[in-house]
Amino acid sequence: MPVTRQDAAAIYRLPFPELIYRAATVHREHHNPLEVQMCQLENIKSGRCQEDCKYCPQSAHYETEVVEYGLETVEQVAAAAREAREGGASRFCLGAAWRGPRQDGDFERVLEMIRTIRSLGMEACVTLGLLEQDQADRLAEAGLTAYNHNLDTSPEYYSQIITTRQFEDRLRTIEAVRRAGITVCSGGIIGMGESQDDRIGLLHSLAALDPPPESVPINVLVRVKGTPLEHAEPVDPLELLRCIATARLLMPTSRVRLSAGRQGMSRELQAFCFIAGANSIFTGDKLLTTPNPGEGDRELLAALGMVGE
Ligand code: SAM
Ligand code: DTB
Ligand code: SF4
Repeated sequence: MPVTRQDAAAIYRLPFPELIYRAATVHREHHNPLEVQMCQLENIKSGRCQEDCKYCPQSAHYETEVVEYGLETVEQVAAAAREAREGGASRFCLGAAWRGPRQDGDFERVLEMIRTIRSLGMEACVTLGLLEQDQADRLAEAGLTAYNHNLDTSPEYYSQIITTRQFEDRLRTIEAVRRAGITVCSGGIIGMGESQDDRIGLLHSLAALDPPPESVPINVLVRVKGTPLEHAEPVDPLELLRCIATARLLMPTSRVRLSAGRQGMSRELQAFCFIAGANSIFTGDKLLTTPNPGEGDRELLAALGMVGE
């Protein structure tokens, strides 16, 4: 039976101890609660993106201090992937500040990057924006493990945050990725001034995908100077925990990734997120353009008696 938005809301709004207990229980039924997947990001093309996403430091619509560069070489990506593998990462994720890939040499180069990452024995994930079916098919042929394409927020709130594309465009790309036989990584961002109902709407939209995404990144907005969301109200940590726990309960077998925003979180909050069902993180000292805990993660996992997958 497909889950309704009312079901999702009822879970999200359970008394907190009940919600966490249920999520932790379901988590243990489907996953080893001591294991965390470690993914490392590489920003292969930075800044000057034509899209108007109000959270994003890489949008050309806003004046930010982001370092801009064109598409990296296959050699640069290979070196970064090797280093990430030595640091314990099992998945290497490439992000490009594009609305979508053009059918040109740049796309061919990304295909070569994917083949290279796979030849190093790592899982490969890319996030390149909107895709046509033939592009998804070619990514699959290159051996891509997962495609990241976030729904980002609820269908109702989407147009407040992004004006240059629609929620339905994102759903179409996810469908193309599915049809190509690539696993789906899709989640969203909290802390963008959305309501609790929007957070529920996002989680419900993700869970209603058939099948739900294999990976669900929950990003806490990194407020970047120059973006319209620079001064957004920080999200209540209890809401983050409700999001993680609800994602775990709605998508029991998926990986739930505690994604952007960990730099501003205490160790206790991150530990609590793992208890509530998060079992994946981005490692390294940089996300795409903003800082990430880096070496601190080794200490955190050791202190918690947890291990990388
Ligand atoms: N351009 C492609 C796209 O938008 O699909 C791929 C790269 S884009 C930077 C990938 C994701 O990063 C976005 O969907 C968004 O969820 C996340 N993101 C971007 N800026 C962020 C921020 N300041 N805080 C948290 N997450 C952010
Ligand atoms: C995702 O959900 N989060 C990552 C990855 N997918 C591409 C990106 C986070 C970006 C945070 C802001 C930045 O570093 O630019
Ligand atoms: Fe471009 Fe992606 Fe940033 Fe939007 S989120 S501005 S599409 S890089």
